[in-house]
Amino acid sequence: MPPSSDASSNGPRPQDLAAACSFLDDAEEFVLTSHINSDGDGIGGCLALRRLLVNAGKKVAIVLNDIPDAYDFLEGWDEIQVAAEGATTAAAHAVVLDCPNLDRIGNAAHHLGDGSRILNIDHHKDNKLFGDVNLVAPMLSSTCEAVYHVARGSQMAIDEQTAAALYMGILFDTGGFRFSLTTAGTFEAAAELVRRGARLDYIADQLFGNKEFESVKLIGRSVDSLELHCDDQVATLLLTHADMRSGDVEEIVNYGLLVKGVEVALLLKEQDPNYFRVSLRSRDRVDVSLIAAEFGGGGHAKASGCRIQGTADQVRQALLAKVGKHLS
Ligand SMILES: [Mn+2]
Repeated sequence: MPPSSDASSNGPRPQDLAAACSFLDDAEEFVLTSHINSDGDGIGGCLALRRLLVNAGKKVAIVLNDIPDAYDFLEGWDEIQVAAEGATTAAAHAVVLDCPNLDRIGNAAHHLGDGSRILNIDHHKDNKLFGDVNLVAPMLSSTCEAVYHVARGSQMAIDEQTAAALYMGILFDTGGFRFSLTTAGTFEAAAELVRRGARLDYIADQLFGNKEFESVKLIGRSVDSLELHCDDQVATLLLTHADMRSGDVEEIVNYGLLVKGVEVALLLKEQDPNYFRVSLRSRDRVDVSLIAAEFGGGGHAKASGCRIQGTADQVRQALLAKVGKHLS
């Protein structure tokens, strides 16, 4: 599938793709980064792009604000560096992946300087186009799907490890090829990645299974907290500060949407005492990125996040007041 033909449907614009490919062709050293609490798409995109560039003879470092360990099965994971304050050299060329704005890279900002040229590869529709070159394609399932187009467009060889990282990111961001941004183009990319060696059963098991015992127990406690509001159209789940330190919390919000008739699921995660990270998910009717934006957050129509200060009750009430308006 040549990128140009796909670009006519839902791929990146050809001129953006060409500019991104030149950016990567024209320099020899890069720093790659993604957002705070980076996820499968951000990490997969960084690892895949690193491998593509290293195979092309370039020097690449991945620097992240924090490193989640759920992706340690991918090649290159152990070379990811934790961003540090007081980094001495600013990258001349940086690629920021899966990040709607530059604030979201956290401490990785210390590795950039005023003179850094930035390539911004993303699929968030609220992306601020902060790069010198922007490859932002909101119709794509994932940043990894965008990186796949870059690899094809620049004719960089996609080897088995690159294919695995890209496939993982696509699988992650589509929730296993279920979410609405999953298109025929997504399947075409995935098929090509499987052809190039991505082991889909192994990757799916690593991504969706393979949980720590405590993380599975935590699912039970969070489901215990499940409540329904707004004529049973909104489900809320709560993780206390103690819960947050005991396991992996990223997918727990989806248990709210399992309930028949629920349109919006909200997961309140008490990151610090009386300070919540909130995950918002929508089944169909509500664009939760608009609700997240009202609290200074953002994301996608069906999956967004924000941060709110207050007690659990205050945060829940503040959210329900906004969600109620979007439901009516
Ligand atoms: Mn993404």
